[in-house]
Amino acid sequence: MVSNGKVIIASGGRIICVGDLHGCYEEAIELLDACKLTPKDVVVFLGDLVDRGPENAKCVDLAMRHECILGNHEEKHLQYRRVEEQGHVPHVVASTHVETRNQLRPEHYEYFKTLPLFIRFPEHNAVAVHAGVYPGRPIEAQDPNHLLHIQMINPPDKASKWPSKAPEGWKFWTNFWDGPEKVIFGHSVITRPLITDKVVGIDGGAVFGYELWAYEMPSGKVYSVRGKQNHGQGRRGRPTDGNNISTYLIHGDVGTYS
Ligand SMILES: [Mn+2]
Repeated sequence: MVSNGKVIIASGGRIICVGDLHGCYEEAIELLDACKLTPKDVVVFLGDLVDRGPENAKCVDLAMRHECILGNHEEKHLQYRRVEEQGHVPHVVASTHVETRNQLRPEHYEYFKTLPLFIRFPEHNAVAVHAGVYPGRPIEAQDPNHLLHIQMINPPDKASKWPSKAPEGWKFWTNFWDGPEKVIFGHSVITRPLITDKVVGIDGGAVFGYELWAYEMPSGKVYSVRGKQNHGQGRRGRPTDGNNISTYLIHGDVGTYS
């Protein structure tokens, strides 16, 4: 069995899951302040601490003081690191990755190597992952690529596609997941928190100037702070800022961008 997971019990405190930071340290601090943390509470970041936003290293330092799962952006930086460790020069695919690499220190890469792909919360019959899960298989048996990237699917096809690239009839994975546990995820920027009995989506797109969200258990309450700025280099941003953005409905009236 693939493990790569972790179990957390907050014995008497709250579990507070926080969506993708992408370098938005100021917003993260503001959000944690709003949660009024006590020593019994456990904060879990859902991955994608880095890239696009301004304060990548500070976001990793913050996560190191709490709990966190691996995101596809941390995975990307681990891939660059492995190439370097083999004595080669990595092909860095985005300018924002270069900026992140300038900020990251060796201890950050060592930390990324320790991050689990999922965290279970048995008290709440819930599990946190970065992107989502493929239907009909236990979390422990999921393909790591699904946990890190999954969006639009068409079972039994195992492929996953971006909303803008998915053929007619493909659906966002949340429409298929039937438990047994509730899956809490980030990765896909959505128009409002997606909260059902079986799924909780909380990437509010802070780095694009939208919002940073936290989901609290056991209450089910959502905390929210406004993103300071659109760091998306022309991508996304608030419609009111004159950006031309396409929204795709993915689950009921909840939409995503891209
Ligand atoms: Mn992601």
